[in-house]
Amino acid sequence: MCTDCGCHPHHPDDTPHTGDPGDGYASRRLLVEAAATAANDETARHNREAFRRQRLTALNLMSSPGAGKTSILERTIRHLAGRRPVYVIEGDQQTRNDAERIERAGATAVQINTGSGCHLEAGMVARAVERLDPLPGGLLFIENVGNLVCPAMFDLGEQAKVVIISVTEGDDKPEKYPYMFRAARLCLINKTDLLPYVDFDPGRCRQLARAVNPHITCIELSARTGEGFDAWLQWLSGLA
Ligand SMILES: Nc1nc2c(ncn2[C@@H]2O[C@H](COP(=O)(O)OP(=O)(O)OP(=O)(O)O)[C@@H](O)[C@H]2O)c(=O)[nH]1
Ligand SMILES: [Mg+2]
Repeated sequence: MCTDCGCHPHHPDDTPHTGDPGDGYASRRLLVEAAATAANDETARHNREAFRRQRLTALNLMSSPGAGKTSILERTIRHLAGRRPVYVIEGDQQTRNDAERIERAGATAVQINTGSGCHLEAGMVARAVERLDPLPGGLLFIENVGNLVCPAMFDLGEQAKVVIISVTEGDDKPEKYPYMFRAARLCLINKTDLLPYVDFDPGRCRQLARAVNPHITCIELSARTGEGFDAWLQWLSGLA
């Protein structure tokens, strides 16, 4: 559990924390965590049902800070202009910077500021979607707070989770942060234009990602040059 924000684990194979200071503290804490997780899951189910009714394809984009979530979205939005309505929910602790970038790229955005929180929850997404009032058949991107740990634990009602890793982070990340890579259906390996300058082996990264999640698809791309975007856009069109 994240002690900063009180994230509640969402993995049945998690070992509960030990170190009960006495008086049943640990077991009470587990009960509170279970109730919070159940409440989030219930709201996520409502979101998923609402997305299905609205024919909205919702994707939850997650990465460590700065891996390129917003940059990938900006290029994607420009590509999809006139073809499909695109909506973005931006999650950051502070600022409207990313929502403003998305609006400049041509999509409708709602910014959520989580304050000290390190992830989005289903209720935040439900309220943001009300404000977006999306058209049927649209594409909804949820850019989660930059963090390779906690966002993986929360169902938002999305159709799929997408993890983004950039080549400056090291190719061992799937091994170190397995929950994130296990939860994701797609892994985007971004900033491939920087490959000549860093020690990052995309083959090893793919291999480690598949070791924790044999079903994961990996696509290498660069939000800067557009290299690899055809494969990403093809994957997107295959979802709807
Ligand atoms: N060279 C290179 N730089 C990139 C690429 N994609 C993003 N960047 C740069 O990486 C930095 C972070 O990009 P963002 O798109 O803001 O990353 P983010 O994941 O949205 O960041 P947070 O929302 O703060 O977590 C910016 O300076 C981008 O210009 C890429 O493909 N190649
Ligand atoms: Mg961003």
